[in-house]
Amino acid sequence: MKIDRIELRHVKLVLVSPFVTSMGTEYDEEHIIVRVDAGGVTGWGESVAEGTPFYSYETVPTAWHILQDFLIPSILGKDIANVDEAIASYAKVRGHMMAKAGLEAALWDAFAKTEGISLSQMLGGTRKKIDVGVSIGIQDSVAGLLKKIDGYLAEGYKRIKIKIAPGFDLQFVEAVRKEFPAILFQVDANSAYTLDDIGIFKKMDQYNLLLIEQPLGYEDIFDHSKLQRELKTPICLDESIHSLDDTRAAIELDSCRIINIKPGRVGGFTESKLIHDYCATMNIPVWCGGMLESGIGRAGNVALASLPNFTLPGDISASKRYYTEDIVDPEFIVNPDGTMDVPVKPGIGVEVNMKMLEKVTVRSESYKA
Ligand code: OSB
Ligand code: MG
Repeated sequence: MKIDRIELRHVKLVLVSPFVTSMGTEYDEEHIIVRVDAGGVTGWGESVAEGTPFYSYETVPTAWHILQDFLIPSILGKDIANVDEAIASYAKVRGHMMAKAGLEAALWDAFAKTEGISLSQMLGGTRKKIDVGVSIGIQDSVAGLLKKIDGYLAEGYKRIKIKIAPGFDLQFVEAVRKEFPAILFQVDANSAYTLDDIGIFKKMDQYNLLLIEQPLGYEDIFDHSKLQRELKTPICLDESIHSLDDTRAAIELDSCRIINIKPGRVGGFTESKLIHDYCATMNIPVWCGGMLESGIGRAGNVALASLPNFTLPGDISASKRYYTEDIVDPEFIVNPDGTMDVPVKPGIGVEVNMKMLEKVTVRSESYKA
């Protein structure tokens, strides 16, 4: 497949409601959409580097720089036989996983379209429908949170995750568990605590949470093992896991018993698959995290979550839970039974809505062989 042309688009999508976490408040989501034209097909990917370096050190400008100056020149004009060959050509670039994942995703889509199979099929997916959950930002009041959860459960969502931060933790967790004793319920701290807060997590341990996501440092593996030792509730790592090597360290140290896989955070679907396969052999469940993606990134997450060891519902919600209008057609919807259909058409399996994409693009650049 000859890589004829690559296009980058800095997009900005306005969220239907602000998303509040321990990292701050997001009103809109800035990402990079990557388009690859190769061998007569068009592949699409999304780099989830954000406008701010609060979740990850990567931002839209850093990812753009790495894509434009290093990743794109390494494959543009070349005849590439498969995704692994592309990865090998930019393997000497260290870090910048979100930049890499955006390009890799577009290549996966292009190769799957060339072969006429769905991305799910190409990745080794085994499910036609996936179980989905919702990630709810920090709310002003307990009553407001309960009402939101009620609404999402009515829409079918199979699992509720709430964001927590110091001062916005135990009282919310206790109230949710009291109101909804039987739901799959988990929390995400986005690294807002330290080992000094162990008392908070020991109290949280009594609420039958499915997992506690990334309570401690965003690069930490060691302190999490000290915390996990004191808890019944599984810790799940998100921010700290950038590779299969990180995953091995975390599991061998018993720093977590569940892994959140976000393709953007680990450099793409290839590394995601390696982590998925390793976790399967270690009896460690995985689930697919989210970065408030547009439908392009979401399609990739849905395909990935169709692999067999994605046994817990992902942070993969309906398009309308994030954005008034998505940039893909059809938009992603949640079935009344809390599942989402895995697209079956070639590649990502949804069409890019060019009119909407144009509307949300703030800058674009194309690179020709
Ligand atoms: O920590 O999982 C996270 C969104 C942006 C950055 C980090 C996270 C999140 C979410 C939202 O929790 C998940 C989603 O896309 O629904
Ligand atoms: Mg998280």
